[in-house]
Amino acid sequence: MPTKHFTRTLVTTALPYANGPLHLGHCAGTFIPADIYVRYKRLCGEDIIHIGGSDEHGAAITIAAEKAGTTPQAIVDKFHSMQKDALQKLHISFDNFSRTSLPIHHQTTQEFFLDMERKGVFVKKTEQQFYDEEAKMFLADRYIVGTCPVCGHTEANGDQCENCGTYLSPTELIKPRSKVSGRTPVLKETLHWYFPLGRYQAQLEAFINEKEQSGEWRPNVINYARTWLKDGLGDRAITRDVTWGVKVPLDTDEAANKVIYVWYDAVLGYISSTKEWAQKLGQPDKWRDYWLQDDTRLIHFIGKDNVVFHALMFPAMLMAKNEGNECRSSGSRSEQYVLVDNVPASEFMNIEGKKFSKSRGYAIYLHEFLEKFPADTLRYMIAMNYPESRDTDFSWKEFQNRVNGELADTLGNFVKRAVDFCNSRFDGQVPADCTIDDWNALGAEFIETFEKIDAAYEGFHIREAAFLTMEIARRANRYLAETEPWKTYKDNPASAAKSMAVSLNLCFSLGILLEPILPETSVRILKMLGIEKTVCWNDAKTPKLQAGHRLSGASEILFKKIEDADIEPELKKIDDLVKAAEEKDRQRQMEQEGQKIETAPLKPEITIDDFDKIDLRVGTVLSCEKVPKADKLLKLTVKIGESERTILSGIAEHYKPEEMVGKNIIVVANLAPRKMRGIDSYGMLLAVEGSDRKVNVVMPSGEGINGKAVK
Ligand code: B3M
Ligand code: ZN
Repeated sequence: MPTKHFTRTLVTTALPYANGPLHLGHCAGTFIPADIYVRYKRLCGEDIIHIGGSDEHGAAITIAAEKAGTTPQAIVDKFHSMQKDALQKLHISFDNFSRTSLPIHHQTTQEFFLDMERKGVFVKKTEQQFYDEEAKMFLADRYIVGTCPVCGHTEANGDQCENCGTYLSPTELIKPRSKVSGRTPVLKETLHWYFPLGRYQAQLEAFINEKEQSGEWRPNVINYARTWLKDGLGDRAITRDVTWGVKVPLDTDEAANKVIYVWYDAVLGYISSTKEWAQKLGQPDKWRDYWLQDDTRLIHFIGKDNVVFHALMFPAMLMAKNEGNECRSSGSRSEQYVLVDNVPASEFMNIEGKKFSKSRGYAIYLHEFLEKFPADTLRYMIAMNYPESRDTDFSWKEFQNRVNGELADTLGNFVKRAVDFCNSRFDGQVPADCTIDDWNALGAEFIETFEKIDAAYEGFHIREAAFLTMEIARRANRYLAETEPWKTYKDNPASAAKSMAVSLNLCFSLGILLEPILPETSVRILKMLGIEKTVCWNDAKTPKLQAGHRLSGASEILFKKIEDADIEPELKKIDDLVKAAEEKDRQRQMEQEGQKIETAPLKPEITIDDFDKIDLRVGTVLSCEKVPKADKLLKLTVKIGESERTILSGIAEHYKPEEMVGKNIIVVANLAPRKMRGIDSYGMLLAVEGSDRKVNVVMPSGEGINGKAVK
């Protein structure tokens, strides 16, 4: 439970890059848990807004545009609307879903930049950076490729080697090349603005200590933040020499052609999105309540890879913004931005036991998923597998089992049976009163479950909340099966009526409790029950439907079962992707192994006498030809001293016959003859295989060596 009193809550979800469709990883890490939390709080009657948008700047966008052969603007337009549409279909109830390419965002970012520039917060440094002379541009890290100094991978990026995972800086690459022109870039001086994160080290340490002591933050988040603090925070460059982004708002030569670094602007997207929300509401100043009042609770839902920006960088930026704005000239308001209250960062959700990786092609895209299955089924699956403190897994089989067993058989069946029986036997009216004692009779800890659900939501334990809610559905289903009103109806109508009253009240309660997780299903349940007025969270905690309450008269199946045939194509798709990825891995591994020197173990020791038995002679190739119908064999006529002999050798893939003529070779001259393809071979030549699998024939040089023994 929060220790401080808050009047309002501002929930943000990480702004996904508008460079591709959303996948289940985005949903599991941020959108679904955030939306479940926000819906819970709204039902509780709290003042809460859910703010998000898409991140439309940075190399993620420009690279996607180049790959697609189009402009960054076209890319962000396409994917912003695609993401927004999919999120709507998933029933993510944003109060505002904005875009960082909007003027209001550029203004907000520039205002922050100018405020810090005016106060002398930034450090300016000249540095050497790679420059593409052909494209006439400085190259951001991701625009440079080269050979990894650690593993030798020839396609390592300027910021990281995908092959071995090492973080790199572009100057560490061997043979760097520009992704733009392919040319070798040159180092050129450029001036950049740095945010002095190190100056806030002490304040940030105090901030994180306080969060740790509150016990409210996830240990993983504290640990990530601590790792950074321990390493010591340094200056972070917050300008870039590219054209796509928020322009550095200074009219000087040194600021020309520079934009503000995407992470500096992206976190401010939360503020500009709130401003846009207030404008749409017709109360343009209302955003101030949420950002500039210290009784606001600010919560960032993010994935674990974004912790440093939300737990350290953004708070430090706001600390810097707040400096000097404590007390404005008399009459005007102080401008103190609230710092984040909690960062419920998630771990990752893998798919079918594999780490999600877009580059390796494992992804389940949200819009595709929603074409086949209802949004509530996905919300449920993710709530039940929310990666709160460790990575979790999405498996299609588990999805099918949960939907069929838990949603269709337990929840759906229970509600339908209760409603149908009431409609058919009790004329669609609740036939008796239900009291809290009737619910208490359901089990010693039944009523406590409601409080446990509250506590789970307050602590962002989404999975626990979902599990406890389903416990209520399970208990309700068992109650109906045990009391068997369809059997007692004739002989003991009072018992049947009580069973109905208790069951229908549990349906009502579930209709509310499930709203955060299954919003569509919740509406359908309450509709069947004939509830038209707005409900609130606490309505779920005591029986509310009393004798005489009329149901709507209709009933419906809440969940259609998922057949094997529905998930087979999905499993096949993943299987194919996995096979393709494995094949790629195998090839890569072979390439790498090829670079290693193969050192077979030594054979058992021999004596000089043993060696003496082998007669090695220098021969000279007089003529050479291919052996018909044998791809690998060459037939050589070799002169050794005065004699000539035929030798067959499996080198046809490596040498053309004419390349061999006139060459000196070393022959095992006293080897017993061997027949190959009907031809007798008298001896063997010496050769060695290279790392590239090429066979190299040993060719000694020197005057008058023909026929001589090799010793
Ligand atoms: N777009 C990175 C990401 O999508 C970034 C998040 C911004 S949150 C302000 O993981
Ligand atoms: Zn590497």
